[in-house]
Amino acid sequence: MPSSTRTTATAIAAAAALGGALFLAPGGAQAEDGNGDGNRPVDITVFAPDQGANAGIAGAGWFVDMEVDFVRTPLAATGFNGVQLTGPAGHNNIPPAPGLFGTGHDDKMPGLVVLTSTTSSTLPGFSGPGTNLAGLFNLTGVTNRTPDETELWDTWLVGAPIAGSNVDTVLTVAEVADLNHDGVYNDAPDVIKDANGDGRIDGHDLKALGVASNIVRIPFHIDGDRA
Ligand SMILES: [Ca+2]
Ligand SMILES: [Ca+2]
Ligand SMILES: [Ca+2]
Repeated sequence: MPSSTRTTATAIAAAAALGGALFLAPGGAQAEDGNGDGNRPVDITVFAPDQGANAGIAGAGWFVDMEVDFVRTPLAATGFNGVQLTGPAGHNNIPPAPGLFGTGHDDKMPGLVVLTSTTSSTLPGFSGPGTNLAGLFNLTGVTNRTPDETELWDTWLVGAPIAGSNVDTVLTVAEVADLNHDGVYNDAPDVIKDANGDGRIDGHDLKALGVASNIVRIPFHIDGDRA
């Protein structure tokens, strides 16, 4: 084969390989980014913590950061009722984006459940791994509104070792189904019960309660070292 033909053939082969890579990459990335399969009315993607991460400083200073996509659901039906920028003590429920701060369901995203498997049962307001931690989130807003989806973003900077320190834990997140059938995702309990009586609070108990979303489960470690 003349060298110019060989060069062309090599170039075409290289382009085909590159094209294949370009074609495959977005699908792979999507599967990695999304925690859900996209077949439910609500799809949750947790960005932090990463599975297997060693997060935080002496039990605090770690993040839970997520987006919650409501498929073909208007904003009002998501249960969302205002942006919030809130936190403990002097940050609680003040302008310009007031929101309540405390354990239990969140006032701004009242269908969301956030659990850790090691949540304190002794700190005030905490009743162990069934405690819904969604009410502790600091920053909530609307990141996409189209006919296809309403996307909410929700972020928590964990300010105290409420789930222990130097411990393996599991984060579990889900959107509770419209249990009272008022057309709004506003039915998350303050505390999740051990529905199947196996001594753990996890996705099985959320399924028994009723969920509208994928159930995100992220095992990770909470670092015990000081800064
Ligand atoms: Ca709140
Ligand atoms: Ca409802
Ligand atoms: Ca259980």
